[in-house]
Amino acid sequence: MMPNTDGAKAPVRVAVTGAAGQIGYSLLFRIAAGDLLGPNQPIILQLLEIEPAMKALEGVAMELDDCAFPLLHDTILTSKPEKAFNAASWALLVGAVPRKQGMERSDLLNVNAGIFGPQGKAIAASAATDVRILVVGNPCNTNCLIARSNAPEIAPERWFAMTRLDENRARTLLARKAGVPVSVVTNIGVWGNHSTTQYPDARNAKIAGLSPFDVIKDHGWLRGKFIETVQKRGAAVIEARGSSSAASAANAVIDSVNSIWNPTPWGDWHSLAVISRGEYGVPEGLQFGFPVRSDSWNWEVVQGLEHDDDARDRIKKTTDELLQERELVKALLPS
Ligand code: NAX
Repeated sequence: MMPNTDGAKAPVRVAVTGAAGQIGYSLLFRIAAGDLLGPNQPIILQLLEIEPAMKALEGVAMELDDCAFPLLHDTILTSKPEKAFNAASWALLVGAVPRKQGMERSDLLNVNAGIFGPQGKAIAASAATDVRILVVGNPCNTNCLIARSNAPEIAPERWFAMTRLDENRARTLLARKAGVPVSVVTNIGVWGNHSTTQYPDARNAKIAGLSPFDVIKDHGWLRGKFIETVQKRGAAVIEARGSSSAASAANAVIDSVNSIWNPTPWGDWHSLAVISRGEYGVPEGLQFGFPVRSDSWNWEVVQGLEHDDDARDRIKKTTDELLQERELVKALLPS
C-alpha cells in the first residue's frame, strides 16, 4: 500500500543557473537540506547549465541523489532556460561569464547582457506567477536590470541583486573590531553597486543597539579601512584561495532569500539591491543596493537614514558607476 501523503506540502520549484559552478556546488546541497525555504518545504531543483557543463552537472545531481535529502522531490537538469524556469517560484541566477584577460568592462557587460536578456524573457514566459528572482552573477546589479527590463510582465519589485555577502563581511569585521559576537551587529546597509564602489554603512549600523562610533574608538578605521576591506574582500579571497568566494556566496544567497520571504526582525534591516524609486536621490530604475525591510511578501527601502558628506560622496560615486553601466548596455534594454 502507498503511504498516505495527504496534508504534505506541495513542492516548490527552485531554478538555479550556473548550477555546475563553484557557488552551485555549495548552494544546491543547502537548498536541498532545507536552508532556503525551511525544514518543512519540499523542493524541486531545476538546474540550468550550458551544454559543455552538462556532464559536470550530472555529477552534481548524482551527489544530490547520494545525500537522500528527504525534502528534495526531484532534480531536473537542462540547458534550456524555459525548462529550467518552468513554474519556478524562485529563480537564482548564479551563472555568468567571468571577466577574462583583455576584456573591457563594456565587453563584460555586453557578454552578460546576452545571457540575462534571454533569461529574463524565459522567466517571464515560463515561471510561476509568484516568481521572485535573485541575481548573483556579476556584474549583478546591471545583469538584474537587464533581465528585469526584458520581463515587463513581472513586477519589478520581484527582482533582487545580491549585496548580502558584502553585508555579512561588514558584520564580521565590525564584530571582530568591537570584540563582540556577530549576532549583536545589526542594521548593516550596503549602498549601491556590488563592486569596489559599494558603500557599507557603519554610521547607521548598530552594535548591541549602539552606534559603532560609540563602541569602536578608532573612528579612522570605521571611516577608511573598514569600508575599503569590505569593498576589496572578494579580491582578497581570490588572492588567498586561488579562486573566488563560493561557500560564503552560497551562504549569502540563502540569507538573501530568507530575508526576503521572512519578516525582518523589528528595527533591523538587510541589504538587497532592488529597483530604485528615487529614494535618497538615487535615479529611478537603477538596481541599487539599499537597506531593505520585508514583511515576507512586500518590502520597503528604509527611509530617513542620515548620511554625512563622506557618505553622500561615496553614494554618488557608486550611483555614477551604475549609471555608466546602464549607459553601456542601453541598446539592450527594451524601452
Ligand atoms: P563559476 O565560473 O564556477 O560558475 C559559473 C557557472 O555558470 C559555470 O558552470 C558556467 O558553465 C555557468 N554558465 C555560464 N553561462 C551560463 C548560461 N548562459 N546559463 C547557465 N549557466 C551558465 O562561477 P561561480 O564562482 O559559481 O560564480 C558565479 C557568479 O557569481 C560569477 O559571476 C561571480 O562573479 C558571481 N559572484 C557574485 C557575488 C555577489 O555577491 N553578487 C559573490 C560571489 C561571486 O563572485
